[in-house]
Amino acid sequence: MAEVVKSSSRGQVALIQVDNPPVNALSQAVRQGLSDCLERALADAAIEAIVIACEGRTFIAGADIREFGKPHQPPALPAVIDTIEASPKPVVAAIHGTALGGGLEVALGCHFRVGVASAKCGLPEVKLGLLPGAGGTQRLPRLIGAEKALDMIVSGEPIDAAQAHELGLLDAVIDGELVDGAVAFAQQVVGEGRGLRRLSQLPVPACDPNLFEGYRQQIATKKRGFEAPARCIDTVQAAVELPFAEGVVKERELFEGLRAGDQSRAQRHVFFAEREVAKIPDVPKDTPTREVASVGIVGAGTMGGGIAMACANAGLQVTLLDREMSLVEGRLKAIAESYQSSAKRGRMGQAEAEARIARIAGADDYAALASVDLVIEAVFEEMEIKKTVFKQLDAVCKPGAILATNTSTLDVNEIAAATGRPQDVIGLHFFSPANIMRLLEIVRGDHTDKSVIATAMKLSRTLDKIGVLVGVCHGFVGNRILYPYRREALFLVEEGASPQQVDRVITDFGLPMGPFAMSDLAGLDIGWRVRKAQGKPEGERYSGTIADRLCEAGHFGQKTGQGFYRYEAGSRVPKPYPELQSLVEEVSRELGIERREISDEEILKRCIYPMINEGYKILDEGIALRASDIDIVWINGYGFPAYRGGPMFYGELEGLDRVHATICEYRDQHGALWEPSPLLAKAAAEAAESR
Ligand code: 3H9
Repeated sequence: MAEVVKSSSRGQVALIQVDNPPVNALSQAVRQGLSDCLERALADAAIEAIVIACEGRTFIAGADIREFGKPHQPPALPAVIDTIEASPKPVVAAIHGTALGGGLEVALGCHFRVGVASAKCGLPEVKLGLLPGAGGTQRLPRLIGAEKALDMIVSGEPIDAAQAHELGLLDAVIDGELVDGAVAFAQQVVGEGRGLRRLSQLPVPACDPNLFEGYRQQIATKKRGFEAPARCIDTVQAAVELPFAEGVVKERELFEGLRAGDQSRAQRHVFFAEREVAKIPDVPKDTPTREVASVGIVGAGTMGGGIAMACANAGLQVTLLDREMSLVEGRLKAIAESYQSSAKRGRMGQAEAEARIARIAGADDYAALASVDLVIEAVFEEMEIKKTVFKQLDAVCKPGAILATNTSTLDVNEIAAATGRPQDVIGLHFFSPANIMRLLEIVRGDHTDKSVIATAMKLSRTLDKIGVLVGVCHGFVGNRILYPYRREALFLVEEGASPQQVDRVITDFGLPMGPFAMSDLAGLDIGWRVRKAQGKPEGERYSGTIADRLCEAGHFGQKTGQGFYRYEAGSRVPKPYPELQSLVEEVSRELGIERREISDEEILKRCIYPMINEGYKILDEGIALRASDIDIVWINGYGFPAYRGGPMFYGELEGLDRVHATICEYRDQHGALWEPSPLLAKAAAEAAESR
């Protein structure tokens, strides 16, 4: 096995180097290697100081997250760090890349820290549903004060070398070769006879006694539902209130509690799922991509405008096109105002705002798209209109240009067939507002070229989005799962629940909005139009009755001030109103449904379990590559709480055999809409066997 920690010497300085690609995570072998190398350096009388550095692209990026679900193997990281700190010979951490989590904790155990100007330091454990568990919550406040330590530990955001230096987290920023600089620093420490700085022995600088309460209030809404941020605050408070030895005991206890809990399991799943999503078996990493520097956008509506901003934010040149110049100009004005307001609020500099505005030009003639590298169509969601647009694009665009549709439901293959180049056509389904939402569903058609897929995946990263490759079906992954969720929410109201009860159960579960507040926000007229076009399904329960009645009365949700809720002028706060209750009761009577009390538990299962079932159908049909991709879609596109891991992971947490059994019961009560997916049945049998 390759040696993951190596030691050598530079004169009287021992150099210990971790070499565990890709990110030098602290696996058992690394912990053991560090411990052994330290022991040797301490025993060697010729050695006067020690430098800990890393090979490869980064300093230690933390504990090895893959080990967290497995039985622990010694040596434990806190023990290794205690040995470093206790060393009578000065130990210097030499940081490049990112010193994260357990990596920064190793550095905090050293007596001194130096780093290159591009280095970053952070404690991102909170993003994995954890807290720093190797002394970080106790040592960092002693070094930089409780307030700054709280900022770093509760947000999980890294700071750069300049900030770290200013705070005293880095003792020096090294110009030139890092290891040479660190060795010289260590020699200087020895030469000057500088005392060793053991952070555990320092007092925490005095801080505002109200600091912790203020912080707790801040996170109550910002981090609603997440357990780890509050525990992070508890540990930093412990650093202020308890001696170091007791503080680390508390830290360990809270860390272990989080590590063993469902939230951290879910967030660790999301960490790996986000990285997995980029891997497409038949489109390997080295697939050639096409250059995308300029983008044409057809359709200057809200969606087209948001996509234009997303592209301009990433430095791409944009041409925004619509039939009439007045429409384009109106949108360009709105975009300019949005950038100006961001500059005024300090979110970006004035020059940056102006540069982004200047990147977006307007046009009303397709000839303006003749030389662009990529076109994204964002016109009205109707097949005939889309086909007309694609015919025009086919006629004017240069060979090799990528032609993308932002359709959220329509058949990408049919759109592609309107052109003579289906290999260049792909779906790029943005989520509204497109300049903010992180998700991009990338829809692969039957003939889409692999280079087009690879380019779209790369584009998602350029736009700072997370691209998920999906196949063609009605609604792709995200909206297809939304349908049964909304359907059951509507049935529940017909059967006796109120929209506010359903919405409360769903927001308590962790979504930012319930299905009814969400429908009001999106506009009820869109679904109404689709239902009218499709007609009522035969032999199947129809879920649209209440929504149809509202629309027939001109109530389309927020935009008309009334829908499932009522909205006061200029307000987005949903208020229940008595007439809706009467309407709902009338519909139940007409449908012959006897209204009943419905428990919160039933509401949750009726809304979430059909999402899991639909997810398995999607997997079975090959529309998504893997279950975790579905989780990524719902977390990033619809606000499914990351601490539940996405709908598919939540199904596993619930126990797939139990989920399946409940779905079968609902099928017996409510009919074929609840027919379980055969793939779910198979997964359920496996889950039952392993129980
Ligand atoms: C911790 O430290 C707890 C301690 O307080 C207490 C312990 C007692 N472990 O992201 P990338 C893999 S908690 C295992 O694509 P980048 C990753 O899955 C930890 N694997 O690269 C991927 O694998 P693959 C606190 C890890 O350059 C590959 O490395 N630390 C780990 O875009 C490349 O990753 C963190 O939370 C890990 N810790 O970004 C830091 N990290 O190639 C988490 C990465 O098979 N890591 N992998 O898909 C990161 O934030 C980013 O990976 C980093 C590099 C910024 C380092």
